[in-house]
Amino acid sequence: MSETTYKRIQDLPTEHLMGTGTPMCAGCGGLAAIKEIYDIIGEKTVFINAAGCMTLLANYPFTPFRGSWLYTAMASAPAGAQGVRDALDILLAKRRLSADEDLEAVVLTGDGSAYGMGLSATSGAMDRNLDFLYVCYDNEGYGNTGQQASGATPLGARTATSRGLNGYPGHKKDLFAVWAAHRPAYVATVSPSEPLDLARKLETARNLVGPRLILALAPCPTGWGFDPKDTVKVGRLAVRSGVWPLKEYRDGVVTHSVVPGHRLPVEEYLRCQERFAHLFRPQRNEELLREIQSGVDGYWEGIA
Ligand SMILES: Cc1ncc(C[n+]2csc(CCOP(=O)(O)OP(=O)(O)O)c2C)c(N)n1
Ligand code: SF4
Ligand SMILES: [Mg+2]
Repeated sequence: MSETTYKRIQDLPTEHLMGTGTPMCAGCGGLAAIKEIYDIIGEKTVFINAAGCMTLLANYPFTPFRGSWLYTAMASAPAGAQGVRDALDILLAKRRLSADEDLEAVVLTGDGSAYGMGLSATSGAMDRNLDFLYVCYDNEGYGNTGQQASGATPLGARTATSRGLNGYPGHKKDLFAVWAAHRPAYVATVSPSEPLDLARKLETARNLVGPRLILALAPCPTGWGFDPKDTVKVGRLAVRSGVWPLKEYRDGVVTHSVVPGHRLPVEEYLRCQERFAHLFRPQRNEELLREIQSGVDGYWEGIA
């Protein structure tokens, strides 16, 4: 994507990017992740989907989901999952549903809900040990409304609400750690660019009972500013530079499923995205580049 096209998208008034008339973007990494996940968990599911880009998948009366789908407000998807799980359990207890007909409650939200607006409902669901799978596609911003900053936005990224010279001044929240602190059944990070790793973690998650999170990196050509053909490349760079660690939590233990032997410089990941262009042009922002790199180095030194 050219710089001009990216600027044009960033400068669009919000209403141009909202609403059910908005098509999914070409090269959407979130959609790639959902497709890989759906291929594994299949149609014996009820998706409880909070407002966000993926809501646009279901455009009444059309939907690519072969199972059930329920739309909720941004803060409420785990509460919706509780209602769905309870209803299924009541039907099972009354023998109006056989064990074969049971369905999996799957919350599907973006980072805006998962890291922010829906976090309280998520925490409550974990406290109640709700049996549900949470799938979060993390495009590091409120993508559907024009990529405003969210709790998942990384340091230095330019967003619709962080347009200054240094981009977003905050740090990406560690949602993996927030979940793990609740001692749920399972937490894993995945990337659609690493499908085998993703498939193994999904198989693990679907065979467990209790709260389970699959946190998928979702390279977003529109919000991050890269050519849609480069989605897989951007996803791989995130893993190989160490920016997006692939890991899982189970029984109180965190393990990394991929440890990049020779980590690529983070710059290689940042350079291919217009949201970080101001770190390189008109001149290099050495201080911020160093801070971003040392944050990643510190993470990996901490787990060595
Ligand atoms: C309480 C509330 N505030 C704002 C909105 C408008 N809104 C709809 S989708 C969206 C962005 C959601 O971001 P995220 O969860 O990251 O999903 P993405 O759009 O990135 O797929 C927003 C702000 C809303 N639906 N509800
Ligand atoms: S804005 Fe990003 S996450 Fe949303 S549909 Fe487009 S590419 Fe996908
Ligand atoms: Mg988002």
